[in-house]
Amino acid sequence: MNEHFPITDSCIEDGILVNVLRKESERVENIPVSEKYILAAVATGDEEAAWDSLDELADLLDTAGGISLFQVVQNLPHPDRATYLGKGKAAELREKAEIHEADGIICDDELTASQIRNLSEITGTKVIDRTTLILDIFAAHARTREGKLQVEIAQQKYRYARLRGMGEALSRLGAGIGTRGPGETKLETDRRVIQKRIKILSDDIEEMKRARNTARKKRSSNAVPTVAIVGYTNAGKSTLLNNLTGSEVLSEDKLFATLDPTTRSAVLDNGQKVLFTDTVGFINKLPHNLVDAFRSTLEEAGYADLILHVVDASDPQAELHLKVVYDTLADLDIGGKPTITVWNKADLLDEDAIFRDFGSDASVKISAKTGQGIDALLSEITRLLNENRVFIDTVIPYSNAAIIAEIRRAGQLVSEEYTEDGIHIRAYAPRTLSNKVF
Ligand SMILES: Nc1nc2c(ncn2[C@@H]2O[C@H](COP(=O)(O)OP(=O)(O)OP(=O)(O)O)[C@@H](O)[C@H]2O)c(=O)[nH]1
Ligand SMILES: [Mg+2]
Repeated sequence: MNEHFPITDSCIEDGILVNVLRKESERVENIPVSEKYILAAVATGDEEAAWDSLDELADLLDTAGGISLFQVVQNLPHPDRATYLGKGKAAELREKAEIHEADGIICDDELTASQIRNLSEITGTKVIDRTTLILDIFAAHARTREGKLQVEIAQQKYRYARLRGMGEALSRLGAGIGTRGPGETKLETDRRVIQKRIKILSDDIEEMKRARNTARKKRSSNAVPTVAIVGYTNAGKSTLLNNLTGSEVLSEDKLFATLDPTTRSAVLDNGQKVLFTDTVGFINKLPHNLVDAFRSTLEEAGYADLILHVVDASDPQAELHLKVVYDTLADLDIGGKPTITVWNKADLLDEDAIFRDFGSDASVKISAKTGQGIDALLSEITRLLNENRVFIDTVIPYSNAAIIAEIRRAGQLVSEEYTEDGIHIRAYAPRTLSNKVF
């Protein structure tokens, strides 16, 4: 059997669970007993990738306040339709769960209602999937009203799709990880009630979106360029925002520390004012119900003049993270903007390590923590903000009005005025786009 022992070493001392961190193998101070889980994945091809993904699942669990007991990977041509893991493996886990007094099993993919129910029956313990764990973290970390609504809507959609057929597995969920957010009583409510709730939440979100659009229009009329900081979770986006703007946004060694976008201003050396927006991090196998939540949270990035794509260059999975971020940006229609790839955490790397990203306009190696490379990054920001933009002051014929939407997306519309001859716009736009106008 393939197992990694242990992810987090733990033992009981004086009735308190003592935790030994996996990465540093260092003993940390006593923490209260947390929920303990077995992490399981089906590998359909690359087994190594399945182990790596389980490591990330362990980090997610740590963020949610749980402890991972050990990891299991089962190689199968495809996950079992009825039980996710093979039935034999599931039966093995029943025994292990008992021996280790596990609070449950977390599977590294999104499971169907019947997979959860069946696996829970065979293993005799609670079964959670990756999506539920991520949603749980989001529920605990959302701060703004919109953030909370977005998470609730994603949770309700997840539950809606699974209400039929969850049966006993739901009641086994009890309290704790996997049950935070809108509350357990709603689990029992019927699909119609949930549907109604989703509608109310969507309307509320729509309303907030309108308010945000108005605020953005006001901002864009000031013609202050905006720079969005995006990247994989835990890459150092918030630390970079703090460094660039002298603010103190929460940054910590947890996944999804930031959920709600934060915007702060800074003044570049040439006197130009710039707005930097810190955004929610991405993750591999992002639950599809959350993509919508990401879409609205990342709306700001969609209107940005420049994207800073922060990568934790010290992470062995940096290549995969880079790809996940590009794919997610493309899914969200935010691709194709001027982008600087920011290879962060250089302080943890060999000085001469070279990083390149041929998919972006520039690459800079920095340490957001020590400040190394920040000056070089600032000069690249200044260069790209000014190099790629030209000022347009012209009248667009009504027949060509669609170009305005393009300018809005890729550039910055300073003003628009409807006249007899067409729409008089003043805008900053990428050179490629301005060529289309004239
Ligand atoms: N050594 C080192 N650590 C860094 C650097 N930048 C950030 N960190 C650490 O990396 C961890 C994550 O940093 P954050 O700034 O919270 O990362 P984030 O991308 O905002 O993460 P989420 O909001 O959770 O997606 C924190 O523990 C930071 O102290 C760096 O340049 N060097
Ligand atoms: Mg952050």
